[in-house]
Amino acid sequence: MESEQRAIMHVDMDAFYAAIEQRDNPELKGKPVIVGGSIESRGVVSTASYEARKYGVHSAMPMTEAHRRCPHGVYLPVDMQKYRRVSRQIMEIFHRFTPEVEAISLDEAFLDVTGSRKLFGTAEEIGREIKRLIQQEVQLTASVGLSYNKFLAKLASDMDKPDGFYQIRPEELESKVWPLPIRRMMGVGSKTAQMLEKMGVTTIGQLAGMNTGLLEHLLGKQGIMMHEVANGIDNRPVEPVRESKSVGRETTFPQDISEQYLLETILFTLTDDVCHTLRSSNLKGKTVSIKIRYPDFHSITRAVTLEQYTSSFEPVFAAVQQLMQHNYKDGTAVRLIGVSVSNLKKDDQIVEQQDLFQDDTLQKKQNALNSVMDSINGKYGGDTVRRARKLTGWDKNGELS
Ligand code: TTP
Ligand code: MG
Repeated sequence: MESEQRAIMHVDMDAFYAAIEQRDNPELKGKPVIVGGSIESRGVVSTASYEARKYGVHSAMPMTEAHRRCPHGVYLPVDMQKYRRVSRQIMEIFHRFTPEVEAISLDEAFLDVTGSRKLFGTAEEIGREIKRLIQQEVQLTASVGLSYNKFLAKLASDMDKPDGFYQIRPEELESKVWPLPIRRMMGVGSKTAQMLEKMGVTTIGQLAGMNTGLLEHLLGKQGIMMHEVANGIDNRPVEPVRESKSVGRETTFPQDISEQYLLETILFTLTDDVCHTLRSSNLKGKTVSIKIRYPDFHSITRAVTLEQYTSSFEPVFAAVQQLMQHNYKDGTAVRLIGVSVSNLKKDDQIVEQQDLFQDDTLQKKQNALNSVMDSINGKYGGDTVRRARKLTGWDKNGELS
């Protein structure tokens, strides 16, 4: 029976950013370490070490609140380059055991080790070996969850954190999973949870026992899926190259901004960053969105779909300008602004419907410029070369001169 079940593992690093900082500066070991933005820039907590969590500090909390709860904490800025490097190291360890690795974020991945067992021992042995290798080679702790589907593996990795190892076998669904609150299920947002709780459904087990017709009536297709998952049914495969759904950058200003030229300059930089990321991931996108958050926290998102997939700065920035022109009233104060490109495809999956009458000289010029800039930036790491900025206003779309 066991051999017919899949062996799915979920690995999640413990207090990832903070643990890396503690590793690299031993004086920080055992101390409350908080990594995130600055108070001045109205930043939020990216993560807090387990010592800091005792004071109630957690991810996404405004820094001001974190300082209030933990005034003696050690506050550090985010060093993405370093965390990405560590992420690549752990992902490389995973790949030694299976090609079926689905990275969910920098510090988290699903592994399908069903076929690896012949070579490397039981799934439990593989999980323990992965933990040991991460400790030995990267000097960090990971929590491993093991089960027969993704939902249960992810639930398991969270059960014994930090430095955890937890397995949920098919016969343990009732004893280990059903007593948990429904909020622990993926896809159960607080609204859904509140509604179910009002009906007296508070545990995953109660949900598993509910009438599917009623669930479908209340929550549609999602209700049926939740019922299946609660009963241990989740056939989603581990998908090795998981394509991100969008690439975006946004920034919260230290002070609200209402000057058009400032907003435009910032959008220019954000767009340049987004396009650079698209190109370095061999992705192109078709939908361009802007996000504007006003001082009262009210936000709008507006999108436009282009005619062709692109990762070039010029068409994306032209779309951004067009969106601003139609959706932003000059002089209005803005708290946050963002740009993102979605509707993505891998470069090699795009079949260009070439417009026979289109003069593609400009397109060629843009491609050449992009690849030169990317290769220089790739070589010297980061932002060596940037486009020079010519301020044009929303109404004159940026053209490459
Ligand atoms: P998580 O795995 O959610 O958190 P964690 O690794 O810090 O702690 P643990 O898993 O032990 O509970 O996220 C991984 C990293 O992603 C985290 O170290 C920082 C970053 N992150 C943010 O920047 N903002 C967020 O809101 C969250 C949740 C995470
Ligand atoms: Mg983590």
